[in-house]
Amino acid sequence: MEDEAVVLDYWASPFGARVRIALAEKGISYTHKFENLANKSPLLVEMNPVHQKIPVLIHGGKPICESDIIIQYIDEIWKNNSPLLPSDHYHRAKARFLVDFINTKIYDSSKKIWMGSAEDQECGKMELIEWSKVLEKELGDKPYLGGEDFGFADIAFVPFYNWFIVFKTFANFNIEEDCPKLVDWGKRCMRRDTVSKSLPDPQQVYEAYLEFKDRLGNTN
Ligand code: GS8
Repeated sequence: MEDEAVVLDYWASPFGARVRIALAEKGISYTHKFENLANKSPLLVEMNPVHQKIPVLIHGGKPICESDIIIQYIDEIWKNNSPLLPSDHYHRAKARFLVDFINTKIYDSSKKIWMGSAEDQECGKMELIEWSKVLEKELGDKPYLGGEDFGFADIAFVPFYNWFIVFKTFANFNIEEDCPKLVDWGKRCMRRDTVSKSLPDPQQVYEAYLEFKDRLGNTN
């Protein structure tokens, strides 16, 4: 079908969750294909030959790659319902800056907690608190990162916020004292069906991570 939307995804992926949330916010139905990342499908390799990573949105047979680019594409194509980016140019630029910050600072410090040595993990936790404080400040008294409406930056961050719940269990990571507004924001986001139904269960993510580490033979 000319307009058919297909998403190549992986259940535990925070980047895949961004695309799931964006499509749910727009009320778009799509075919969902879950990849085995240890044995990628020929379709994934064909659709994302450069990075060979999920998520990929295939729309009308054509691939769109990179989660933040996919969200912007979704917002442009299905522009009549639930805008995800603000209409004001300055606020759009700000939302893009925040998403870039999340893709780099928040993601990089989270990776240290997942994969680093005990020392790296402590460093990752300190950094993640610092970067979370930046988002806490940015949020201020607004309900969402972009203002009154749930949008681009919230979609980009909430799958990583879901990781914070996992970190709380196994890395003693807690932002409640430093970032109370962000914690309220997280609860507010989770109350949206589009978010709660799109995010993986933190316990399952943790179990998958343990299995993954076990396979790597990593004892950190
Ligand atoms: C990151 C996608 C990604 O890392 C985006 O879409 O925003 N910048 C990209 N995808 C991972 C799964 S989530 O950890 C992936 O597909 N990995 C497969 C591989 O690296 O071979």
